Amino acid sequence: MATRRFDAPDDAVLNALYEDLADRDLQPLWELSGLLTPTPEARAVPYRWRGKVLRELGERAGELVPVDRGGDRRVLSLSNPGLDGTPRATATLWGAVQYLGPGETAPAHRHTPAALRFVLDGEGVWTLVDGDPLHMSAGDLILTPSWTWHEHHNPGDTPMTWFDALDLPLVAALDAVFFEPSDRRETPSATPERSASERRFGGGPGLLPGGTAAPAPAHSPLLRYRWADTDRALGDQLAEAGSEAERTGHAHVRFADPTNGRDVMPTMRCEMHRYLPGHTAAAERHTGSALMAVFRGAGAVELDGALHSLSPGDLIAIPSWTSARLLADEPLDLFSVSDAPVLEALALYRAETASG
Ligand code: GTQ
Ligand code: FE2
Repeated sequence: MATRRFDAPDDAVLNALYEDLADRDLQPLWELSGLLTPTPEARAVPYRWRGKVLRELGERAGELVPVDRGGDRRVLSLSNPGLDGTPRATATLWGAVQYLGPGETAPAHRHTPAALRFVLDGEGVWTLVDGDPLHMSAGDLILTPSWTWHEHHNPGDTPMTWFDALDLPLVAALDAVFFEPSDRRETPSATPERSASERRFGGGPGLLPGGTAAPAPAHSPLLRYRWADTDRALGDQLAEAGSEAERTGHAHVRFADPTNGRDVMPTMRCEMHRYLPGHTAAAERHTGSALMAVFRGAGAVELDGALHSLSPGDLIAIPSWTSARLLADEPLDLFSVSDAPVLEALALYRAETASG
């Protein structure tokens, strides 16, 4: 095939082409840049919100704003400074603190974005998921999977704040958001110590209900993961002589669907980490974004070389391909949620250990 030869184009003629392209809603690729970057260039920035500030502002909102304003949820959304003031903690994850005062109820609704709660402090709120009352207490993970009805009740006499994570920005980018309110307003009459989901699927280590397997739902049927179990699992890893956790001073568990070992929900992976002072876990980066919540302890996180100190209640946004390294001054317990299952399902997950 003969190679075409071009004479130096006349600017006016070329500009006329560009104007016609724009008029017809077309863009020439050769004039575009920043599309196919050598490595991911997240617009979200690595960021830390202080637990102390979140608690204080949550309390102020609790005094000033009734819970029925703004979608029936008294929620302060993490707005990443790199994302133009939108209520997104990262490109794919919504993060928030929710504050529910004594005697208050956040009424039932459901939506296609999946949600989870990690309780940083206190207890006493009941979240009903498809009518199943789940008690929330410090260190617990509570799931409200896509399209499940959920409502929050605080029958006690102390306020409660917790960390919410949702896949809302991802579901919104896919134009797949549906929402439905419910007329249900009654407070739960029975609040059993163990939820129905735990009685069926949290019966004991390795025990699942017998009989013909029901078709697997898209999410874990176990909706509450108790701190006592998470804490014991982390402690056991560190106590086992010669284990990787014992050698490195870093224990971690992944919250899984007990019926198949998969992630708790199709779009979000949840993990709990415990770092001991002097641990040797290396800096790491991977595709996909994550949020971390500091449960207990003290230390710091180095994100792309910048050090952020960590105290209980702090929330951290880690955009895609950000190098992260944890430092512990005392045993540091961190909850993390990421969009890793999405990246894995689409064969886009990449990870590497990096020096920062
Ligand atoms: O508790 O149902 O942070 O619907 C954002 C949206 C919490 C909730 C959020 C919600 C909820
Ligand atoms: Fe909700």
